[in-house]
Amino acid sequence: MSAFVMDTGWRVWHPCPAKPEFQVPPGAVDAHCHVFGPGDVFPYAPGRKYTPCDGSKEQLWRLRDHLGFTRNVIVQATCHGADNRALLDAIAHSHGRARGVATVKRDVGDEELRRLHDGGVRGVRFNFVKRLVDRLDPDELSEIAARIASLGWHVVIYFEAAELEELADFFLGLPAPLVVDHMGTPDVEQGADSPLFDRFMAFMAAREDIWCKVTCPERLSEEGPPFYSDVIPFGRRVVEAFPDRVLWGTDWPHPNMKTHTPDEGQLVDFIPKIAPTAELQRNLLVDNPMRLYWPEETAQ
Ligand code: 0GY
Repeated sequence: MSAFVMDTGWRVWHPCPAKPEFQVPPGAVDAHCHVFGPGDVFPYAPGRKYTPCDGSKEQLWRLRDHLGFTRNVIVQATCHGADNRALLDAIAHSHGRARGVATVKRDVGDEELRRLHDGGVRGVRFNFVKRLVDRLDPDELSEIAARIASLGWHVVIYFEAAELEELADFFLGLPAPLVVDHMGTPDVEQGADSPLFDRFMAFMAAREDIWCKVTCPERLSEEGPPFYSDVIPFGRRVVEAFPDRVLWGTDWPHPNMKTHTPDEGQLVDFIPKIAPTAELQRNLLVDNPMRLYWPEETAQ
């Protein structure tokens, strides 16, 4: 029996998601997903704020194939802390079809950073979501950002919309490209043309190397499945304004989902609603993530 028992109230990921109606273009990348454990092999971090259900690399590959995707970008979740072993193991067994975003601490050595790079890591994640992490030291983060920038990596930032006003200057001062998780977690009740979302769009416009994941309708929506219609205007606005800087991902296995069990087939069918043309879909699913995570394969 596993030494880890998942938190109550959690939804285990969908055992048999629908086949999406939307066919993703060849070479599509799921640019935001996780692997969790399995806890018996890759233990969850002692200081974690939640204990997930296991979500193994084999299960992730099965989902990738079912949805018609080719590659994955696996993002380190807080339940594994700065122990990137599960992430590296998944990438090592992906036959070159996965890359990753790690979590590191200030004391990470150059050799370790090189090992992560060789293992397929191309970014670090700074998480500011209060229910997930204790407050991080900005000096430590700036120091890490400066070191990883020299490897050609970027910083993935996850924050709550209301915090952007306070955090924006800090983010804009970081010396590495930025990738924002989940459209900066907008409050959908305020609308895609609200001052809150205008502020996010202004943040995106402030530098040309800020990217956005137009992800997580399942987390953001008040309306819920199957269409998540209230999130469409947000995704559409970002995709139309920044077609060359958007990414999409499933967020499998959907940590901390309590309202419903997302069906990834339905999530894939959300894509053409926010990226209605073949060109936008190709940017979002192939060209952009390839440029960011597999640049050596796309260099002219
Ligand atoms: C996500 C979402 C969440 C969790 C984490 O690092 C994490 O623990 O990413 C969340 O609970 O919102 O997939 O980015």
